Amino acid sequence: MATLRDECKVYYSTFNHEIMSLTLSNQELSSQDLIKLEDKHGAHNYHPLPVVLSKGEGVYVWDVEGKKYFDFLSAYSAVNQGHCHPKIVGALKDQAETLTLTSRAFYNDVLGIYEQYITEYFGFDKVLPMNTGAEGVETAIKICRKWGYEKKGVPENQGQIVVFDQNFHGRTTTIISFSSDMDARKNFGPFTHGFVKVAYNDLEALREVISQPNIVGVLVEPIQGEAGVNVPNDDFIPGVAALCKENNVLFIADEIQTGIARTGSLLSVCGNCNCSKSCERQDTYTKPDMLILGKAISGGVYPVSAVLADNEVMEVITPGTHGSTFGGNPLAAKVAMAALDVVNDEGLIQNARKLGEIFRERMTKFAETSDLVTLVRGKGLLNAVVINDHPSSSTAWDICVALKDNGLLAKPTHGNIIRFAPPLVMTEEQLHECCDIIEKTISEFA
Ligand code: IF1
Repeated sequence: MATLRDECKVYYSTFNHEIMSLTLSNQELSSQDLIKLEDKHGAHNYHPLPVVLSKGEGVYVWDVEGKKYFDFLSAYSAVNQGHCHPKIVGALKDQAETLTLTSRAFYNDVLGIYEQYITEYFGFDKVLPMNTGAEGVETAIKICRKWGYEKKGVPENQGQIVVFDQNFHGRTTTIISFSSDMDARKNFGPFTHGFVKVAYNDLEALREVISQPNIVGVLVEPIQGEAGVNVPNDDFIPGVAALCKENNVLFIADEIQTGIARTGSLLSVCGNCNCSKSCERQDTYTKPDMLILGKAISGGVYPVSAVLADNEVMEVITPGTHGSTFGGNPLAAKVAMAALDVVNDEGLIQNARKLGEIFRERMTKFAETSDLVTLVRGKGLLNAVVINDHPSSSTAWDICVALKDNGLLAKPTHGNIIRFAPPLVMTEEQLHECCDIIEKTISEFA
């Protein structure tokens, strides 16, 4: 167990107001104890499944009592490379002992190397490094607006960015300003102006608004994750890009969840190409004007996000216009290079593609025999199963609790949908074992 915890004495009051003192070296806290601690001392902004994890390795996680699970959430696709990947953790350890943070007031000896690495990896002139996904999205919105005023000639403060119904791009005040989710918005106003919402997967709806002279960008998820793994028609993303080009509007791809091999290509905008570069040589590739990455860019080891663009766009950013204390720190830079190396070294793109096909084939067959599963959809290893019950019923939640008891962790999303997104380092044999668990568990509900 962790040495810090061994040394640490924790006092906490129980719900019946008795003061308890626990010396952790003598007495381990149980899952129930730890859940109570979070409930009492943490803000209630989540409703987690009742499982308390204390260890992870590859596709597995273990709870405090030592029970082992397959992780089918991968921290919302941050842990594509598997938990605690030794190469990524090694990079973290090495750099942590050398230099962690200088701020951008000074140069550091890793950032430039990382910037060269990541821009070559994804095929853009420049990168702007940030930390969380939402910061990446905010950064892209700022760049897009500035480009609109300085390059497109839109009058200042008049720029509009097109977004889509049921989008999820994070939780800052500006981002929730254009969310469709009532819980995410209610009582957090006043909101940021300058966004136009149209239906997802509907090129005609986009065509109707995009020619308005003040439109500066279109911000889109190539697959809507939070909306329940909503996969658009094959022509949607190329169509968005084409409409953007025709109308001198920036095409901004939020690949925070879909990127880095998750959907069976390096980026979802790579289409059906399974090479390990996002390259303009492939005719399936739709190059965004701005690409936003987060989550798996660090393999879940450290918060790292990035906005990539070519010079014509990125040059609107000048000293003083944007930044972050931690963005581009040497620890993040080393971790991200190791995490992106792993994607290539271990063939994660090809594995996600192959395993995704097996998963959907098995689940589709199973759906034919089950009254509870109506639909299986997804791409690569970002998949969802739609449960045949009222969207407000607790069936998907109850199935996830039962899956947990049977050794597999997954999380329901809106409207009785269960998302299945394991780490991409899974083997075919492990995947079949997982499908057995899912089928057996859901069958118990029929
Ligand atoms: C939470 C969902 C996933 C994202 C896209 C930006 C961000 C996210 C496409 C912001 C973040 C997360 C956040 C997490 C739940 C999760 C999520 F269910 F809400 F939709 F992954 F599916 N763009 N998605 O998916 O990135 O600032 O969080 O680093 O608990 O809110 P962040």
